[in-house]
Amino acid sequence: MYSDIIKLFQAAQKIIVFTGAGISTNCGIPDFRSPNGLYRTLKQRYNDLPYPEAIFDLGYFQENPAPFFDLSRDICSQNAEPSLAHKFIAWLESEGKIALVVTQNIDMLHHRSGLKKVLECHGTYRSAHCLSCRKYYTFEDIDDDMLAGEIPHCDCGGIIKPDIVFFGEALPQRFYELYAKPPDADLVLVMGSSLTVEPAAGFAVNLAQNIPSILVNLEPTHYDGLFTYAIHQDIDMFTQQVWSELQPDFLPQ
Ligand code: CNA
Repeated sequence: MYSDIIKLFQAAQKIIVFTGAGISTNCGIPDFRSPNGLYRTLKQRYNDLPYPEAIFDLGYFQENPAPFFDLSRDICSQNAEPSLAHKFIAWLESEGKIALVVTQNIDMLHHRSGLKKVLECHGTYRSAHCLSCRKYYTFEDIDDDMLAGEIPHCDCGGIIKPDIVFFGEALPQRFYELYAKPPDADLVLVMGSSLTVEPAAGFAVNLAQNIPSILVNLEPTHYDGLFTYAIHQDIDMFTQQVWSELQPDFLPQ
């Protein structure tokens, strides 16, 4: 099977990559739905949280933003370094093989790996807005508060909310445009997603039905059967195997 996967990568010139929280677990950032994921631990960590998803609920945030900012300290930790898989995707781009990367992740690690063609469909911490007066802030404007787990406040007194897409909020307009008309592609690679969060997951699932497709995820998903190859393996182990074949002088770090 691996030799066929290597051939797919060698032939591909226009790869669409779709990533989820599983690509960052080896960087020390927990995902949501793994056995030790955030959904199991949030209720223990924040007694007041009525249900796990409330931490990304706008109504709850307006009343009690403290859990979100405490959790954010972990997600945008400056100590987290891009994984081998993040670097692999950036390398594929440098080889001219990437049409587009869509990530559900909010941890900024694709950017830190040097990747350019990435759409963060669930938003980003790199920018933020005051909930009261809508003043724009960069991550650097509020990073002292963010990294201390404190609530950043605007000059007007309002709470500054990072531009993360909360439940009930629209995804970036560009995502809907790409959903309706994805770029031409010859391979779709999905890494580290349970494919349960819509509409993001639908973007990858639709593509997987029409072009050669590879899913790499520790646990099975409901959509494994739609992929040409569904591989249940650690992402960085998969990456190491594939990258070392594609670039024989590659030395894993
Ligand atoms: P999810 O539902 O938590 O699924 C993650 C999947 O990754 C699981 O099915 C795991 O089996 C798999 N996985 C975990 N570690 C590995 C590994 N090392 N190798 C292979 N597979 C692994 O997360 P999704 O991304 O599917 O759900 C979308 C949510 C999660 C988005 O809204 C994100 O914003 C949100 N999220 C993001 C981060 C982040 O930015 N790093 C962290 C936690 C949650």
